[in-house]
Amino acid sequence: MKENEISRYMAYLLRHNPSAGGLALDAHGWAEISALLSAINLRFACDEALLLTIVRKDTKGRYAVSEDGTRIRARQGHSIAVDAELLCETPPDVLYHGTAERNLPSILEKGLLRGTRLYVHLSRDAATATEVGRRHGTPTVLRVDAARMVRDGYAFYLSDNGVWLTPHVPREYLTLL
Ligand code: HQG
Repeated sequence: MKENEISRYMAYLLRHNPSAGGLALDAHGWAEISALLSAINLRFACDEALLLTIVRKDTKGRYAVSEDGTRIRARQGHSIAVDAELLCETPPDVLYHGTAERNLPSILEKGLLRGTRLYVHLSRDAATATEVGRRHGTPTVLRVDAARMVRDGYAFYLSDNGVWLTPHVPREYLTLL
């Protein structure tokens, strides 16, 4: 469906490669909506109304529009260095990470690594984590002892869409669900 393709391209531009669309993000990850529309329209017909519908209907709340309605950014998930002004918050005692079974040996050895992204992504419930893991293969879910990580001084950030983020989860805080 065209809206999904547009959304995927928006995520690519706003999280990973703005210059591919001739975009410049500011330090907080914002792009001008007019510039994003120009970039999208090189591939897909899309006006501002459709763009805003995609943002509003996004089931994961991936995008935020500025109060004045002129700018847009991805709430999280970036691989480029932007300060998305994430809130540093105390997480629930337990968080979950969904992954593919084939990643387990490496994860249980090295912990959860952020890879190309700025943070490791964690879910508040196992069902959501299962869906995240399914994107990569046969899903499996790890339980993260967030309470103990907090006691040990690790920072957690909460995106407005409910995704929890932290730079690294050492293996001693992980158990298989
Ligand atoms: C794995 C989606 C081997 C990790 C979702 C994951 C999420 C390791 C993969 C958001 C590892 C990275 C992010 C280690 C981590 N050895 N594999 N030591 N440490 N991994 O896509 O968490 O649709 O960058 O388990 O809903 O899957 O994009 O991260 O399988 O919130 O909005 O390396 O993306 O949201 O994959 O997903 P990703 P993720 P959006």
